[in-house]
Amino acid sequence: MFTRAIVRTPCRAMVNGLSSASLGTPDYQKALIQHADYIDALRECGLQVTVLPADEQFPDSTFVEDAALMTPRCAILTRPGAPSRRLETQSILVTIRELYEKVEMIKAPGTLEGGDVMMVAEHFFIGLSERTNPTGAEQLIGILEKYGMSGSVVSLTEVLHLKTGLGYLENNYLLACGEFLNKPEFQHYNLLQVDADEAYAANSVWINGTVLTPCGFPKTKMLIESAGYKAREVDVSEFQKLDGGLSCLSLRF
Ligand code: CIR
Repeated sequence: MFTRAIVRTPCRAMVNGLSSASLGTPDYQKALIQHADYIDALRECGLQVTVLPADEQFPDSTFVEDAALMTPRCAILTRPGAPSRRLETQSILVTIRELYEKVEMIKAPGTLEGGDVMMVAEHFFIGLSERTNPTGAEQLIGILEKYGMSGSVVSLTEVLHLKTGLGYLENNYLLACGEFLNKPEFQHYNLLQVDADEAYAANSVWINGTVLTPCGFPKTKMLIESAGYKAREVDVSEFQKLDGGLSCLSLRF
């Protein structure tokens, strides 16, 4: 069960955020409304939400998931692979130190973004992407092992982050799409196959028995419900324009 979450209000500069999508520029006012509903959804799932103020220095700073990894035994400050995001970690460090006794860090030349890390109980799958390099992954595995947990790497080529195409829904259910469907390491899960035309919804998030899922992906919503979960839709269209999904918008622990 999760009890808390950290989010960061989107900043006006988000319109200059990194994007590979051709969905247009986000509408800032709409993003604020969507972000407020996202916070409501987290609260509905029973989480106490810490809302950090907008940080105009970093256009992508609302995607807090990439700056840190929260595990049951320690928090890890990442080292984002995107140069424009590297210092986002500094502004979240103070909050994390208040909430965690043990705080570890990924160090140069390692790079790692939280969107590349999927937690399955005490094991962490780490995507090797353009943002997360083998050194960063190796450092993370070392830290996890120090605290009695484990990690393993997963290669990926088609998507930005590991969790762009995968969402672990607990109870052995795994939402998966595209290149992840045939990977041997995921074959022993109950794979919920997300259709290519709904790929964005693979990034749905389990929180205490409810699954947050983006608005507008009815087949995936049904898939989630067929696995026995309550699905709570959240409209995140303005964040999708920046390649950001539901998980990216919070740290849950
Ligand atoms: C970026 O490219 O870094 C942001 N525009 C989107 C980050 C999405 N984060 C995530 O998937 N964890």
